[in-house]
Amino acid sequence: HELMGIHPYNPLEDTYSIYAHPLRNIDELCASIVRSHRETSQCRVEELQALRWKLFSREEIQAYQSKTVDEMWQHCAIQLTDAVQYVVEFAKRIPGFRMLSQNDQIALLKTGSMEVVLVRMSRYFNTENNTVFFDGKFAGAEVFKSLACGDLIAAVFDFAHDMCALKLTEQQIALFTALVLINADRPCLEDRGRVQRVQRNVELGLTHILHRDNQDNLLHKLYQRMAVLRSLCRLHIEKLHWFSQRYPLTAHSLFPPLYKELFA
Ligand code: CLR
Repeated sequence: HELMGIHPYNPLEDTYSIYAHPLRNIDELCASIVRSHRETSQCRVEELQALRWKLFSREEIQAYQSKTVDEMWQHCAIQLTDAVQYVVEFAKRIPGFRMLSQNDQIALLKTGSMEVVLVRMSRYFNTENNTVFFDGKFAGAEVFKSLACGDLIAAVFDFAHDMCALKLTEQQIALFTALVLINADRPCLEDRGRVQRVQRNVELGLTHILHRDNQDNLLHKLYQRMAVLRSLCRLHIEKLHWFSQRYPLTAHSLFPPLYKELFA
């Protein structure tokens, strides 16, 4: 499997074994998820903040726009796969994830990893000029023109913009993305009950920090965003099918194996 490093569950490694203790300490659980988020989030928000002025020049934008459809798809698939790899690492560090069967870990990642990348995108997004940090500089939607899926790009940019409006803290993003991953309603799960128990703990964690931050009202909004995420990811898969039909060779031999395993 490409999702290397997904080992069978070793209870000795898992201090949160939900068999031993339903939920020992909610603060500890939240702290652990926040730490995992920080360690797997690629760039710190302050670093990104400092890079805000770095925009692509007109020439650079033109260079992206004159790439062929398959060149640009391959380029984006590589970037996305890199981001997904960090999400896989994040998932593995969510207390309880590793005690799920390998089948269920993969099933959760197949549907959830892209959703988490899109939530994480809001950290890389500048709402002042609607640009995202991509390839070392901030890029507007026009940079992705040669992908020939303007509707998906527009929807993804809108979503990032709306997420930014919530002004989530890093702690809230950490718990929210953990909940996006650990979802007992995903298709193809073997042991839904087990996923449900982990999900309940993460839910408790998210409710706990929102309450602590005096933002209980955010919970409802976050559940609404989850529905939007599902539709965006459906659109991503649709576009990928369209692309693979038109450019079977690129999709088959030039896309990263992990991208193919998760989305194809
Ligand atoms: C998300 C947060 C990650 C870093 C990161 C890497 C790649 C970026 C991604 C972020 C956001 C979405 C992104 C992607 C590369 C291409 C993709 C800009 C910032 C756009 C939306 C194009 C999608 C194309 C598919 C149809 C292949 O930590």
